Amino acid sequence: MISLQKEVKVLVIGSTGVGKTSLIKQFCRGTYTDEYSKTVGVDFMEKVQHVDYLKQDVKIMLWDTAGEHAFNSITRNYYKGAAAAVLVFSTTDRESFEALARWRDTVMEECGDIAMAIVQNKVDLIERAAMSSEEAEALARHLNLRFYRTCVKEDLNVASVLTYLVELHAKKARYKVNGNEKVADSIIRTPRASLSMSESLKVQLQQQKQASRRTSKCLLM
Ligand SMILES: Nc1nc2c(ncn2[C@@H]2O[C@H](COP(=O)(O)OP(=O)(O)O)[C@@H](O)[C@H]2O)c(=O)[nH]1
Ligand SMILES: [Mg+2]
Repeated sequence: MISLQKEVKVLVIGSTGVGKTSLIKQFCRGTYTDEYSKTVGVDFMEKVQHVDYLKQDVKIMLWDTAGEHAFNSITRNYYKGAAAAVLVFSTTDRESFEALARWRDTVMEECGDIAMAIVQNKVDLIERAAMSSEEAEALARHLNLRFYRTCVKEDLNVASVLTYLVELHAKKARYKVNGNEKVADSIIRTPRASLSMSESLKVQLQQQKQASRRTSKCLLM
């Protein structure tokens, strides 16, 4: 039996304004606001979530930053001990999309090959997209990371990303114990790719409504 950590530190990374703080608040508190307030320094929130794969509750600690590349003692502390990272870009911000590979490299340099996933947030604004679906999917394939589309505003796909990352982290830990150096996670998942974006959103929003009837256990700082 491997003893698996019940606490997992997850970084939420990406350019300013992509929705990192909103994602954390939506996941941990179930709240969302359209008002924007700049994140200063480093902050974190946590939530206990049941992870089916592990058959246990896991305390997921989500670490937030201002989205700056500058390195100092604060940012070093931010990366320390991280088990996973969510790499976020915004549908309406081309620059945030182009910055993603660099964010991935920074995580690799600071944390090594930890569990990561790419998140395209603000899919409710898909009509104003600054990149094509193909481009976004190609980047995920190129970086060999699973790709999620989220709408933090409507709480769409947010929990799935975090559950996936906790599972991937656990799988990587297990493989390491077994002596295998490399864990391939080449599955690029674009849920319901055969449907058009609006159809896909409709279906997922319906599922979301059903899910939101269930209450989740939420620990706040
Ligand atoms: N339309 C839309 N706006 C969003 C979504 N998620 C976040 N926002 C808005 O984007 C802005 C920046 O969000 P914030 O979480 O502060 O970004 P951060 O700088 O990455 O932490 C805020 O005004 C949010 O309300 C989303 O899914 N859809
Ligand atoms: Mg912020």
